[in-house]
Amino acid sequence: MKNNELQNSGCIMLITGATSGFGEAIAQLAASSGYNLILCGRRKERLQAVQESLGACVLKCLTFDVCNEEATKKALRAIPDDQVPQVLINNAGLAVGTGAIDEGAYEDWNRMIDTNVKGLLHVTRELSPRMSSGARIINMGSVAGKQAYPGGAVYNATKFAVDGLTKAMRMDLLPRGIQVAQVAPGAADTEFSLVRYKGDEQKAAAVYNGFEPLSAMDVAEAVLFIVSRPPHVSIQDLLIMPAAQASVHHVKRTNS
Ligand code: NDP
Ligand code: 8X3
Repeated sequence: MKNNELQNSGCIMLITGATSGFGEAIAQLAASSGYNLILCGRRKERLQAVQESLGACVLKCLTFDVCNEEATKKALRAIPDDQVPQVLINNAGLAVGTGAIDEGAYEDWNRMIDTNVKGLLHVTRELSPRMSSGARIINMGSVAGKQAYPGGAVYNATKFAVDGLTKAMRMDLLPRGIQVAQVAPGAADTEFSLVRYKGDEQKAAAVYNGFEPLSAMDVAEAVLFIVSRPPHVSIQDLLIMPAAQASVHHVKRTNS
């Protein structure tokens, strides 16, 4: 057993959106750091595959849609008192569509708001009352929650909401000794763009043309860095960008 495994041994981390991208990478890194894990997502077979690859450190997989208040309550209230997580990673989220505000689809807007804002609220409302002093919550924000861009209005709005929620949650939970942080990545090559472009692989791949985006593991390392700080250290907000991306509007591509 390595030192960091010893330190985290028995510590429970719950990750939403653990079936792919950042969530799966966080699960892998947390497993190798000695955490016990509760993995959440909608795709059951994906969760099972992650569980199989990580072994006994996965305490359970919870299959539910964070948008669904009742399903979230049912899944999270079934967690016994001795398995309440010390670390909650509110990571599940998505962008759908790139329509301008005068042409965007209501269905896309609802999915983004319901998942990125209400989903985070549902999970936090269920777990935070049961978490104890010294616990940490990490919300997955985005550079899109700090800078707006054309075609991003509703995704921007949801991630600006995560930015605001993170700040207010930190104040609300301060008296109980629960730390709240935001990780805000720039462009990262996960299933994110495939979801945003509704399965169009060419459009999704074009997002990362001519520069090296972040990998899911780059973001996972940032998350594990935050949760492994000593108890008196609170990293509140971490913006992590590809070297080729100075802002959402400034990307240095080799082919442009
Ligand atoms: P992925 O598409 O690879 O992963 C998204 C995860 O969220 C999946 O595990 C998915 O699981 C889960 N999810 C989506 N909707 C729901 C839902 N309704 N209920 C439960 N789980 C859900 O993308 P990323 O890993 O990139 O995205 C993770 C987070 O990072 C998101 O919040 C995203 O906004 C944010 N982000 C992404 C960036 C990027 O460039 N990739 C940059 C900055 C932030 P399942 O489908 O199985 O339910
Ligand atoms: C994802 C990053 O720049 O596509 O949150 O909005 S970006």
